[in-house]
Amino acid sequence: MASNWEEFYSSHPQPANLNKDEDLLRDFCARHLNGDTRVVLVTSGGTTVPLEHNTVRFVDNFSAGTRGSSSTEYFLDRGYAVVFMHRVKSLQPFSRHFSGQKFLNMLDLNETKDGTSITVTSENVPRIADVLRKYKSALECGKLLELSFTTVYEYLWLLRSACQILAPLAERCILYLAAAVSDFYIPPNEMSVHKIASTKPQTISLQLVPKILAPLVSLWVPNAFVVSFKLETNKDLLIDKAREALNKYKHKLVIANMLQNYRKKVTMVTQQNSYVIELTTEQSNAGEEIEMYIVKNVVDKHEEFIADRSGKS
Ligand code: 9Z3
Repeated sequence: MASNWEEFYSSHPQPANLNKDEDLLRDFCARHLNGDTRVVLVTSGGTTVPLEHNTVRFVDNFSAGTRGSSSTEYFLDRGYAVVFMHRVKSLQPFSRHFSGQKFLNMLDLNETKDGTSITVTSENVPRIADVLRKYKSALECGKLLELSFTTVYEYLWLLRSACQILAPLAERCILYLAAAVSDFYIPPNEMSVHKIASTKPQTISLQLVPKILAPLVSLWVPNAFVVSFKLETNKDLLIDKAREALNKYKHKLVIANMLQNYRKKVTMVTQQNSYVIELTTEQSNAGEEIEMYIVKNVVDKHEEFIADRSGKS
């Protein structure tokens, strides 16, 4: 009998641009396969669950993509090559520093009778230069590949392809699953083709999305260092749920966080122990990001994992 996840893939056609993304992934992987560059696949942002095939309405979630996009920058700082798999229009590494009005506020408009010019305000030059330098270097070294998804279906197809293509990197590869993926969906045969008419109240029935960590850990990237995130709103459940996931899927690390304070505090849960990473008020006020500390911890653990594996081989 086909498992839930096999059934899921067989009942959802593959997204139109998947082949193109797979080609980009193969090029990226080939570039880093011979050598010792470490590679991380970062997933980021929320997924949508369409209510109609011709989608006007969808179920969404709060994720802005801050965790994934900032972590990507810190992984690049540490020499990793990154596949950044993100929700369309969510935050992206580097450009996130200039999103919204932030960018406009960094510019001066100079209008004279000889013409108009736009300059970066002098106090912003060092900051922009720093971001731009890192961005250009990541691209020039071929260390950043950005791929996108919108729906939970696109996410699951792309994730499977990415895992299968990155699998030959074995223990050199980290999976850092920070995207907030919907747990519920509407099967295509139960979905309205056209916009649901607003003539009467609707009851929508949502099915459970298969737990994709199961095949991911055991079949797709069995030798990679897999890190998942666990989000809760009830603190009494958080650590138990994280441990439950570790026991069930047998991967390496769950980073547990609460909706109420996830920008400032996470708990790292491993098979052996758990410990908190928390920004102090001074660190927050100084503009530090918790992802810098999370990534440092993950990289250290990845190092131990590789050393442990090579000791055994
Ligand atoms: C997270 O917990 C991420 O840290 C956030 C980041 C979504 C809170 P933002 O994008 O938010 O910075 O706004 N991701 C949750 C991943 C998730 O849903 N995991 C599944 C679960 O908890 C298992 S893989 O059941």
